[in-house]
Amino acid sequence: MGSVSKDVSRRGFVKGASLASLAALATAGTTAMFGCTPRSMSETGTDEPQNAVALPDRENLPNEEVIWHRCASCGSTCPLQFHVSDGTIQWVECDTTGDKDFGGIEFRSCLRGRSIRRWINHPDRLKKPLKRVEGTKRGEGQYEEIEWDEAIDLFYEKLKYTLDTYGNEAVMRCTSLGTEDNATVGSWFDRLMNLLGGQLGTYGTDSQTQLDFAASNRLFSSFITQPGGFLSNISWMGSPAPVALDADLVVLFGSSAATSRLQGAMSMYDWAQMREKGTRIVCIDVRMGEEESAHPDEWMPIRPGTDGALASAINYVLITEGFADEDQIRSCCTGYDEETLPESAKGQHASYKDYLLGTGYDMVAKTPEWASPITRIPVDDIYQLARDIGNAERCFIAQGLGVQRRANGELNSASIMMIPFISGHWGLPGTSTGLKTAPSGGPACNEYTVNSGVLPLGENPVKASIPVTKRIEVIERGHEFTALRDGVHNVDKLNADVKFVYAYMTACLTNQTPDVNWSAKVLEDESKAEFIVGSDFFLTNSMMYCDLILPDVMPQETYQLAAVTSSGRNIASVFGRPVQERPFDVRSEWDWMVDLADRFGLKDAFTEGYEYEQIVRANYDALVASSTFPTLPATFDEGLELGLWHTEATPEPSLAAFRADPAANPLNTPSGKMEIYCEGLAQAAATWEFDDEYDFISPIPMYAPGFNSYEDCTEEYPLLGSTWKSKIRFQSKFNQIDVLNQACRHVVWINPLDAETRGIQTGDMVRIFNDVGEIHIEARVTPRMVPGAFALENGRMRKLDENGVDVGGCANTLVPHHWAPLSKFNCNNSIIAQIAKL
Ligand SMILES: Nc1nc2c(c(=O)[nH]1)N[C@H]1C(S)=C(S)[C@@H](COP(=O)(O)OP(=O)(O)OC[C@H]3O[C@@H](n4cnc5c(=O)[nH]c(N)nc54)[C@H](O)[C@@H]3O)O[C@H]1N2
Ligand SMILES: Nc1nc2c(c(=O)[nH]1)N[C@H]1C(S)=C(S)[C@@H](COP(=O)(O)OP(=O)(O)OC[C@H]3O[C@@H](n4cnc5c(=O)[nH]c(N)nc54)[C@H](O)[C@@H]3O)O[C@H]1N2
Ligand code: SF4
Ligand SMILES: [Mo]
Repeated sequence: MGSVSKDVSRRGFVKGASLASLAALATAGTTAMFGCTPRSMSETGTDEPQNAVALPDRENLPNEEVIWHRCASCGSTCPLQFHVSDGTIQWVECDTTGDKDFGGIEFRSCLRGRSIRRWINHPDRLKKPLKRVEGTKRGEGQYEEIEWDEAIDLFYEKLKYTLDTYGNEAVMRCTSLGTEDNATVGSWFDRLMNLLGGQLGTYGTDSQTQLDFAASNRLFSSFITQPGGFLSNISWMGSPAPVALDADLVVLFGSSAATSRLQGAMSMYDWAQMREKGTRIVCIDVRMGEEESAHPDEWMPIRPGTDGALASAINYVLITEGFADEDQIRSCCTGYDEETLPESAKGQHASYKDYLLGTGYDMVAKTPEWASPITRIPVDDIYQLARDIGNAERCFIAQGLGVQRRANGELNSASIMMIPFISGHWGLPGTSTGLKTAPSGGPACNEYTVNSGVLPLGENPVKASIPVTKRIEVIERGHEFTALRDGVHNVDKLNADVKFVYAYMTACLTNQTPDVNWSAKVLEDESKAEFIVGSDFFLTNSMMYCDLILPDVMPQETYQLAAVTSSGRNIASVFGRPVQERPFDVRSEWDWMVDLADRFGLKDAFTEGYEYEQIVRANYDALVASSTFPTLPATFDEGLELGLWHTEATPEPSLAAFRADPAANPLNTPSGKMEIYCEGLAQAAATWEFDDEYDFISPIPMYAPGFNSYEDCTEEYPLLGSTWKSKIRFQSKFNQIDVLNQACRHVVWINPLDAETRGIQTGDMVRIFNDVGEIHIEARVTPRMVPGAFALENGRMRKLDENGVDVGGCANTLVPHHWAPLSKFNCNNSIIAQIAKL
């Protein structure tokens, strides 16, 4: 790691420590402060301080305080109680204040939240600003520590140069969700850039934008006919999971709540309650995940990327066997049949029913016999599932985000959305919309808000906005970007390549974004992005492509009100104050942006005289003044006394009002109805430009294989690869925690049939390779993976060996950079590769 020393002063921790605890540390070694050795962890399996000498009695820690804060590691945002003594976190407890009965609510955290002390006080945490060593290449990871003044000078000099030389459109904050934490998504950089004339805008997230586009165009608005953009977060407009307690059948497509919604009050718990009740659950997935692992009869294996074919066949059976109430469909939907098509599409056999029955489009009936060889689901099973949906009194149909994270994701996701509308299972108790289950979360604020509060980030004077996934491509060929080819919003074309990147809170330079080898190549070229500033807590692989790295404070070292997520039965937030002093020389983004604003002569305009802590309190006051929750504490300080705040909620089925009276409660689409046939999409299909014949847009939901489908498998690359979320990481966060890595090994799942022909056994090291990259990884041979395919967890940190092979095992080393046709979003699950024993 070049010239970075790991031994710099840990004054942040040590300063507050008493002599007694220092003495204890001297005997114990520093592991007590920063976590523990893997061995001691495996012995105890807890998050207790590990050394016997330093281990304080949990009941009697010297000067112990319990400070509420939260885990900022996934959308669940669990409240945590930090037991702090002498300025150091000693141990961490989850919510213990809730109802312990089955069916009660307690926001219990997962193994990551319970390991958070090891993350916050990890010895590898960045300690001072880092500057790339002169003469070394980006990606080599050679850095020297510098003082903050020098760091801000450099930041200022390069930003000023870029603005003067290339203009504001050449500057971009490279964003990603970073931390899906409901309180800190945003950046003070935006406020400063807005004062400086703006920067290139970005839209969407790497999570769900394919589904957002699929749903917002049909169900809630239309980005083409109603300018102003697609609606983000439409994906979540399913019913909350507890609504499914009124269902007799639950059908889930690519949803792995037992991995991705682990917290005690999230949907995984609702599914457990349904099982207790005897509700039948069907999980359609390419692998048997944790959700259904104890209930193997619930798993319906499907060939990756073919959900659109299954959904079409289900809808075919529903219609042809009389399960579809056509009058009801006509009253709420356009484009179902000839009668309900918009004028522009009449007389062309362009309806959804034409597609399904084989009287339009490809003229093929979408029978189970048609879908079976595509999906590899037996014909009888498709008939049975369709009839079960048709016969169910109440059927709850939902999808996770795995289906849409592939090349034909928009079409597959939209096809799934049609099942509730054709079967009539929507807008009623026990039903959903085929979208993701809606979570609920309480109010949130911290030192900044996006467009309210005392210091809003403001309006971006640069109107041009690109899909956030094109963050690397815009460095390479931004000047060629157009609205019709690249999804540029608000203007017809861009004028410049991006030359200055501010990579704050992201692993999307070279880890979480598709085709990381290509990304690295673009980023290595200093004639393209001339200066890259990054900020993180660790020297991640993405940070190694930055010229300057700024060490940030952890969320737990700040004041904030964070929204705790639940599956809809209550609404909660947690008040947090710093659980410990800021360690080393880390500073907050506010601190360094104030200094940067000062260099531009804009300090007063930027701060308007506010100090950090005042802003949080003022934002809280503004929030209370506009809040509809009467029980919220009156002041932030009262909130800090309370810690965890929550109130009950009643989960309602999505679209209930529209279902009850579609004329009185129209949707926000041009027709006011659910647009199965979307004129905006027909217009896009006719005018947008594509380089690849696979990429096309359809006005109705349909199955199309898309780029890198099973049809593209060859002898050279015969296997379909896909990814899922890891229990031990949030995306690439927590890679640094050894005990978690031991708890859940990084392995590739491969079916025994595919393993046998390759001589692979569980525990063998294998290489997975294709034209864009190669990774080395351990194999797990398991019938929980469909044959002809493999899957691995996403988020493992990329790490190259001397041959350029990713021995870290980052899934995105294998994903080409090919974007979804409509949204232009990430297709991380569209992998074709070969596996061989090493
Ligand atoms: N193959 C594959 N790729 C995927 C996915 C997949 O399923 N498969 N999933 C996609 C999805 S859903 C998403 S959301 C993206 C996630 O992509 P990212 O949001 O880029 O992923 P993270 O790994 O969470 O990276 C966040 C980085 O920000 C740092 N960070 C967190 N909080 C802070 C903070 O307060 N300040 C600073 N300075 N740094 C902070 C963390 O340490 C971490 O290194 O990945 C996408 N990529
Ligand atoms: N533990 C943990 N929890 C997390 C995260 C994390 O990193 N770790 N990340 C958070 C974030 S940012 C997000 S966006 C959410 C996402 O949460 P989820 O929507 O649950 O996302 P994924 O795990 O990407 O995909 C869900 C399932 O889709 C399956 N799948 C993949 N391809 C297909 C397909 O073609 N058809 C079908 N039917 N299934 C398929 C996968 O095998 C997986 O089981 O999770 C959040 N929660
Ligand atoms: S469920 Fe999410 S927020 Fe809760 S402890 Fe786990 S990682 Fe943290
Ligand atoms: Mo995500």
